[in-house]
Amino acid sequence: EGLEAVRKRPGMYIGGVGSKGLNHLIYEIVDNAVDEHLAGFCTQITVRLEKDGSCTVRDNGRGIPVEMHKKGVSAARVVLSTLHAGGKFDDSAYKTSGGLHGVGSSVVNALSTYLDVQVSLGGWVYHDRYERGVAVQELDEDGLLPKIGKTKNSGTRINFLPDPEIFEKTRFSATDVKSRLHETAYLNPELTIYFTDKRKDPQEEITYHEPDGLIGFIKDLNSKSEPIHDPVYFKGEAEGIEVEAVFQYVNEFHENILGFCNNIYNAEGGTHLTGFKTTFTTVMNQYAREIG
Ligand code: TSJ
Repeated sequence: EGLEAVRKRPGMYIGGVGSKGLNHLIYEIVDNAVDEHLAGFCTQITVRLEKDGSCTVRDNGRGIPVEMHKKGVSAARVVLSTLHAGGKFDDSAYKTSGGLHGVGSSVVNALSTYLDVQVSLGGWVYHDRYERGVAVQELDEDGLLPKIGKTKNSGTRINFLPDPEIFEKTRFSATDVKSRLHETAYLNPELTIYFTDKRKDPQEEITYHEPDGLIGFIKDLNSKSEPIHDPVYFKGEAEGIEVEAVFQYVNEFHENILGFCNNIYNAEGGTHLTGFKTTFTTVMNQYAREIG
């Protein structure tokens, strides 16, 4: 469960220590906030690339629980400092981005020079802080996280600085991050994502909100092509699994099929796409026979 393992072999946890792995840190944190959205408690996520090279991610959800966990520390600290944080977070009743609850946050913590946490809930702002995954915030006498202020809001705010001892380069790619956030907005039509790049002068600010969801996604993907019909859209649920699919043919001969599972893009398509294609072919052949 220790985070030393992550610092020893970072590539095993984030895919590499180049630019891709670096940007992945942001997605791991954002996914936690998207989970809170999927649970029905968060409508806004803010991602800010700071001048000092750190990244701040904020949501307006319930706030990571701060009460005493059975391990004897605040639940928030368990989430951020345990590899594969489990317990109530593994409940299969939760829909999760990436399919795993909060697993990535401890990895980001381990690979950051510092990671600073503010949780707003129950009228208070709680604070925690880590350096290279090691907690440095002193606890209150009751063993819980200290309160640093009052608030009427609830939510979670994480600020972290990638460790140059781990990463080849530590400058986040705004292009990559924006593209991924936009995709996340298409996949979650009731979510609004605010992006700010403070490293630019003037700072860049973009709002991603795509209420048309997958239909809006395919329209934008095909905006430079010549569609020959309106998008065909399906949504269904069976045995607790929700599926959405959309397709649109354009007036040219190339195929672009994107598959996502639990909000994560699968470059190889994956079994979900294979299944969709098989069913689609069967249905279309049946239809062709019916209409002769
Ligand atoms: F984990 C993290 F630090 F990476 C992180 C977590 C980062 C960010 C930006 C947000 C979050 C986060 C976690 N936002 N909201 C939550 N919610 C919970 O962890 C939560 C709250 C309440 C309950 C409950 O059952 O009452 C359960 C959970 C998992």
